[in-house]
Amino acid sequence: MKATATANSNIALVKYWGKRNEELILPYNSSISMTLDKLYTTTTVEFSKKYSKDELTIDAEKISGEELERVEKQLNLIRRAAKVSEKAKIASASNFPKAAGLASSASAFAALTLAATKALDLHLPKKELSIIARQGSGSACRSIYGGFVEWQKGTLENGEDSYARQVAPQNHWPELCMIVNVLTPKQKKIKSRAGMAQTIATSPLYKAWLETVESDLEKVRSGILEKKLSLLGQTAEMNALKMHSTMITTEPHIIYWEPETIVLMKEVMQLREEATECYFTIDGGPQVKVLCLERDAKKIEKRFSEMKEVQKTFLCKAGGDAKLIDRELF
Ligand code: 2P0
Repeated sequence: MKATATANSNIALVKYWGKRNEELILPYNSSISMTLDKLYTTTTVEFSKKYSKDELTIDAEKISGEELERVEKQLNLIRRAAKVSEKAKIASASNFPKAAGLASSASAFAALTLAATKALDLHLPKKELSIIARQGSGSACRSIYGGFVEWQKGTLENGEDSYARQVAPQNHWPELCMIVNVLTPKQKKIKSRAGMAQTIATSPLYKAWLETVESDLEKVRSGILEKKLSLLGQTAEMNALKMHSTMITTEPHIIYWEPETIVLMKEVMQLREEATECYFTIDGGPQVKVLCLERDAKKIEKRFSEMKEVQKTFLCKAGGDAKLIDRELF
């Protein structure tokens, strides 16, 4: 009744922003992401009668309160499916700062879902894993798969058609890189969950966001399948700016950017002026992620890593599926 899994984080190229059902985590729009090879979470879960309650550690720190409740809720889904009641010990570790806009909940809930279902001997197909992971954190349904992944929003009330599928596998476009620049390891003040609800309730731009998503999805799918960086990058960059426009226009407004974020956005624009093709994307935090091709990646990474605004860089390529591993955390 013990298993360990590892899942890579993913960064959306067409963003998920807004839920039509908060309980089941069903989105208003479909999204597409790239799974990243260098950012990952490893999670060990053991169910046993020897535990009187669920115990969670993240990066070796004991966790209680809301974060523990979210994990317990996810385990309850899985316990119900396996018809068991044993409590669990869970240890989770990531190689990047959590809740800083680097999709830590995506890799965390994907790894937790895979480890917990395996520990209870549920051998589920990826589609089912994706549906369960989604209910822990929306973006986690995409981290079940490697490569390039689309979370189909679905239309059913019960969420059975809201899951991820692979647009292209990990080895489809080995030249494509994403440079993740970590600007500040601070945890963000407004969690995505609250930010999304506030955006839907108060941003006059939310409707406009939804109206343009379908066309962005089509362009990003083509950009990936035809390996066209300019189509992919221009669409992803504009899509991120559109999502941030909806956040900035909520009441009270949500601005995830720090001054350093803008400095890096301008640096990406400057690189393009110098004929180095690259594009940025930004999530619910200040970090700036940059899409480019392998031929320019080292040069661009060096440029960012020498900036005083940048604390750390990860030069990523498409990563693999979430997978079971032998190396246990306890
Ligand atoms: C994304 N984000 O598509 C978007 C872009 C943030 C900005 O998915 O409430 O942690 O757990 O479903 O998945 C972050 O949201 O939110 C996210 P919940 P999640 O990557």
